[in-house]
Amino acid sequence: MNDKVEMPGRGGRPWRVPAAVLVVLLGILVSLAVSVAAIAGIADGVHAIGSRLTAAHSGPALSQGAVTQSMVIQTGKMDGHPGWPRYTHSSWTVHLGQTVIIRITSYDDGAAPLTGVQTMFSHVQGTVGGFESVDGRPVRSVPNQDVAHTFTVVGLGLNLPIPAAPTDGSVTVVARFVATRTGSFVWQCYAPCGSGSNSMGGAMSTMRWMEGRVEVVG
Ligand SMILES: [Cu+2]
Repeated sequence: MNDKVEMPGRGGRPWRVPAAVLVVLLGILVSLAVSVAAIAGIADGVHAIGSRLTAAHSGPALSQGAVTQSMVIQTGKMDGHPGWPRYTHSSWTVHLGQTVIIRITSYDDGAAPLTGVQTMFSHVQGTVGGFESVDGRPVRSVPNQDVAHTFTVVGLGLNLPIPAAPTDGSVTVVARFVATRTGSFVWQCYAPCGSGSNSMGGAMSTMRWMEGRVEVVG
């Protein structure tokens, strides 16, 4: 009879003890997990603060680093001038000696081949490495019959030919350049992309459509 009473007892005790131990262990595990998460959170926080400090500390150095100037050549019905192409963000400022990444995305699918001595503007000039990338492909010139626009800063010896974009698409030209003179420099497009009999009217003869300024400060 005792055996029968003890059996469930023995069976019960080993069950109750592990259950209690499990509950305690579970509690410890949960609190450990919470602590680990908290420590990880603090570590993340410390890391974030460290990153911010590093970024803040390298602030002055960053101003000497590369900056990107992005322009877009839009076409279409703009300001009551259907079809006129126009550069956005046509005037900007950079620092002397600073590497500028010029990024021009054009939606203009119409070519405006250069003529006469101006065919020289189908060649890339004045960039780091002497090339520009056209949709990621490095080139030193654009076939003249494909030229749609140019981004030309005569005063800084910089010239970027912009090929015509695919119909219903865009083309992106990226180049790096470093300004070596301070001053206010006019840039303009040399491709005859305007209207009128000589294609130099319309956008080509209207302020801030196919020209702008690059200010280089010390
Ligand atoms: Cu143009």
